Amino acid sequence: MPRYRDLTHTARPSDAPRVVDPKNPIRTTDPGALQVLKMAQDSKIETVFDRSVAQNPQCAFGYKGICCRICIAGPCRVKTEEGVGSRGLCGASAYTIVSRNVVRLIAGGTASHSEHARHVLHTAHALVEGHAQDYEIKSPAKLQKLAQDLGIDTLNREDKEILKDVVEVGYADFGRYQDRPLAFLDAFITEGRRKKFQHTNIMPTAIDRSVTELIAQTAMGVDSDPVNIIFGGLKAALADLGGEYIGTTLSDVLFGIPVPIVSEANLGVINPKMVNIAVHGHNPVLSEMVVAAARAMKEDAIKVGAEGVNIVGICCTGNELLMREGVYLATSSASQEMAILTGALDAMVVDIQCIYPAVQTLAECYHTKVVTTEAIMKIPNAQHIAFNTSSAMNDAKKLISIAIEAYKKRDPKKVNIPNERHKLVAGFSLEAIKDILSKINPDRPISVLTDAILSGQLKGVVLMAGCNNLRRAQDEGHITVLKELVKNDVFVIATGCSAGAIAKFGLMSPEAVDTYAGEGLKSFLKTLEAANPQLSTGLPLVFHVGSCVDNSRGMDLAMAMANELGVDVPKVPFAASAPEAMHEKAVAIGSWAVTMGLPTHVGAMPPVEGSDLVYGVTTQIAHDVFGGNFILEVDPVIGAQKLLNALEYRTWKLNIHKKAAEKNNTPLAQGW
Ligand code: BF8
Ligand code: SF4
Repeated sequence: MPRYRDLTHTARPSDAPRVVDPKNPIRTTDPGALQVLKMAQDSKIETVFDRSVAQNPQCAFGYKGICCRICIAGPCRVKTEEGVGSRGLCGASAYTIVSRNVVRLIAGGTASHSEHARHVLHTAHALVEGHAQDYEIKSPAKLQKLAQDLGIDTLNREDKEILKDVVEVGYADFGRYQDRPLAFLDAFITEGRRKKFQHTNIMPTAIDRSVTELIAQTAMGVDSDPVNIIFGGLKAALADLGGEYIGTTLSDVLFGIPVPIVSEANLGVINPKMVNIAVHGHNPVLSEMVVAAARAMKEDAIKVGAEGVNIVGICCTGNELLMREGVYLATSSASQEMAILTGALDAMVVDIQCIYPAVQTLAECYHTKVVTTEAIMKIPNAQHIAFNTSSAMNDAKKLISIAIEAYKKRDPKKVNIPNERHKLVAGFSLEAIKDILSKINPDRPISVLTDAILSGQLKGVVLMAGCNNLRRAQDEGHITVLKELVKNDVFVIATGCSAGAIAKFGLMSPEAVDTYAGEGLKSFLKTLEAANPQLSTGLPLVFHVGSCVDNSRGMDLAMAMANELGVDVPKVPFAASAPEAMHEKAVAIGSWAVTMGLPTHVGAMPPVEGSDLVYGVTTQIAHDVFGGNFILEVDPVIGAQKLLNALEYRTWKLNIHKKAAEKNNTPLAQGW
């Protein structure tokens, strides 16, 4: 069971309100979004913030996960604790209904990440087959390393030959029928995790199979055992991690391994003098081409009176481009509509995931063109340009032309760009982090981090991830948790819309270190900075490790620390936090994080409270089995305290076990 030093803390959430100020339509704290929102409210333009108010109060059955819609005899709702109303029509009880509902969220998340991964894989395949002339292998070094990790021979072989084999392994990971482990998971996990997953029978063999099996397992009249259902969910969650590894590693091969890079964030990066194009969604396969096409078409923009083409990112497409190209990050999930409301966005080019259908409705009040690009993602009334890897550059140029045409129709009277933009340093791939640490210890770079933790200079590492959830004002959860952690000397790495929030507030800058970091974190970062004079950018308060699929990079760091310390992940002072989780993908990520052995804070309550059994398994029993557990806490300050508690407990125990091993000359204890 997880233990709490502060005895007022328990595995139950505090009494903090589940929805903060539900009738207040000013549901953002982002300073850029606030400026645009004021104009929207004055002009009676409806946004997500108004719809959030209108949706409250939300259905209590759905909120707790006790509404079953798995067959059309339903919906069945668990209305009483006992008696005939305590079960669905087929006799399914609360624990069955809650567990089925929640693992189906994991299935949705795994399918989403893995479709993204499949697209990257198809692009790599097209490249080796000669059908993707606009793409190249930007990082042969990453390809070599990846191939070696997967057990593929690299000696005296051409890059394309090696990539062909890597792609085959990736394809097999989607549809393998033999009971062999998922290669893109098995290659990267620790020995301890491998054994744990084999013993608990949750090692996935194929991504598509895990998702299909889970949907079949949870269909009407199949599995009603909540524990068995949860284990099925964890298997799919691990398949999600495998899909993320495919997405991250192959994107690095095709588009380059991120290195520290300076950029800026928040809506002020939209430039009134340029043709502005927002790329929104998740997949770098399209957006990397849009960036290249924009550079090539600068003159076309000048011809219509603009100074050039300004590409800005939204959500994880933004994070991908920020990490590799230094493209400005305009905004993140809950404030995506605000980009259109600046009146200066000429086109919003979208691929997949987290794109509000509302963007088209708003665009119709402006000159902005919304263009969808993927066969599985269309919005009524939006223009659709099918994006093909075989004609990528031409397709991307078409998208730029649409924006240039729209620019001509921009109404200067409607332009309202907030003056918010903040410098940031991003680009912290694991390779980049290791490189920085290696300037202090070239042979064992990760020991620089683990030593700082064992000595008490740092409290540990937290991976901040996840979305926006308007049960509280946008970004308030991220920023509050972050400030608590860094004040207490936690080294924070961030992805997705958590990274977006931090960047938009100017907290991803070297300047923020002096203002917000505790003494230990400050001295740690300054020592690294002094050892890395080649980094003219300085080191930021928080290291941006990428998009949501790049949570795999965060997991890689945790495992590198485990290997350095000679233990498995559950003993490493490393935790995860999603203060404003929203998407099914966040449920999948949180579930693999727990399974991989991380204490995982979630600041928006998932629908599990309808069953004490399911709640107990996820927040307590999981710790006994896997070493990780969910910390479901809606108050961000208390959430941060619980995270600190988990880190302190791990460091304390590790130090005791290390001392005992040294004193008695015995192997380091592996129990958690
Ligand atoms: O994949 S953090 S709101 S944008 S789901 Fe979506 Fe959540 Fe943002 Fe990126 Ni991730
Ligand atoms: Fe109701 Fe059972 Fe159908 Fe669910 S599966 S909707 S509980 S009858």
